[in-house]
Amino acid sequence: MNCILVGDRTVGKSSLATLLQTGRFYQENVPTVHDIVRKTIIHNSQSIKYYLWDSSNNNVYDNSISILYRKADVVLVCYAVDNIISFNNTVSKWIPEIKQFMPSKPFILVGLKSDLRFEKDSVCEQEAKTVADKFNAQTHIYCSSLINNNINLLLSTTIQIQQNWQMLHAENTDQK
Ligand SMILES: Nc1nc2c(ncn2[C@@H]2O[C@H](COP(=O)(O)OP(=O)(O)OP(=O)(O)O)[C@@H](O)[C@H]2O)c(=O)[nH]1
Ligand SMILES: [Mg+2]
Repeated sequence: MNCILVGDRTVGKSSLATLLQTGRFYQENVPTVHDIVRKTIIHNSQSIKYYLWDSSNNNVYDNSISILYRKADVVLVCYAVDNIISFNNTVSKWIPEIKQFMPSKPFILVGLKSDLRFEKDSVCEQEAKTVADKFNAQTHIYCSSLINNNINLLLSTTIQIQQNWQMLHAENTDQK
């Protein structure tokens, strides 16, 4: 299955991809791993080939982001909980972009750097849930690559969403 990470600069997308790739968190100079992380994940006793695409500003400029949207089974729309602008941009930029390229593509709103969620001026959970509901995100999940919080939950949730999606589409095709 294919997932793509999108969101503002410095919200922590590459740190998440790097953690999955290397099992490590890099505080400074997050290495640009590759644009794609490949992992085999066991989900409900099934072996799943999981491809995570890390987008960057380059993708935005060279238009490859539209190809990645098309390829993705689930889009991970990321913001950093300590960065309200990145949260506002999920509404003004990233979610509209999905709706533009792939209107029915399932997406998850992902609050990265959740270790900072109790800091002053961080994005509150209620606000995030309201946005997720309003724009029909599948769900909202907090994650922290720094403290390895909810990373497995994020992976298993995306797999579940993709499997439900496939089943739904198979049923719809059967009914035609
Ligand atoms: N506290 C905290 N810091 C984090 C976390 N994840 C990433 N960071 C830090 O946030 C900064 C930016 O992380 P990146 O992973 O490079 O962010 P990015 O979204 O890939 O940024 P671009 O590639 O510029 O779009 C780095 O200094 C990371 O160490 C986290 O879970 N908690
Ligand atoms: Mg990056």
